[in-house]
Amino acid sequence: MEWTSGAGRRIVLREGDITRVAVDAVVNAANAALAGGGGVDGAIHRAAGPAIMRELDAIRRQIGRCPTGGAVATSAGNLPAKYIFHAVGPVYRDGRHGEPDLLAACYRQCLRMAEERQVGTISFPAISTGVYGYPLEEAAAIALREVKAHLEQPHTTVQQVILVLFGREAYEVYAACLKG
Ligand code: AR6
Repeated sequence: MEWTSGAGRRIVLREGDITRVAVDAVVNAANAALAGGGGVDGAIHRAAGPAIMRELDAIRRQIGRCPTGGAVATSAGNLPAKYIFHAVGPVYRDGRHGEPDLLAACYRQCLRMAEERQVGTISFPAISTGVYGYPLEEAAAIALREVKAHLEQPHTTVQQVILVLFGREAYEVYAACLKG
């Protein structure tokens, strides 16, 4: 399923494994320690190779932890991409502890980093909706709102955003949200 902005920029929903989707930048759902983990983080590190963790080690030596709502960039190793943006989503408690703003900040930060690097295509997983417990419907609304707002700006290098959903259920939730 797709959505197209007035200027012809596209949001594409895909079901599957984000490590197999060729883009300029792939977003990872990381943790504040940038230490790797399970879920999409584990899949990305396995597919990209050990050089990525060495880059994150160097970043950690410089900045310590990455704040929730933020992201850091590495190269993409063996992935079909140029960059990985490691975004730290919020752990969901009840939605009244700043979670919506922090999740929105992740998307905005990654899109800003994409502009800085002249990225044309970027893929996102459904950040925070796995181990971090963010309800899919609420996360989908935030992700789509932020991505649409970005693509509707007059000047952007990003022409295509691919939202990669793991499993049919997640895909259907995003598709329903995109249909409005
Ligand atoms: N491709 C696309 N999406 C995936 C894939 C994949 N290969 N694998 C899982 N997902 P999660 P979080 C989906 O738990 O909630 C890690 O341990 C998954 O179905 O990966 O942000 C980190 O190190 C879900 O919809 O990330 C952190 O400690 C979405 O990706 C913590 O988990 C996010 O699920 C971050 O938790």
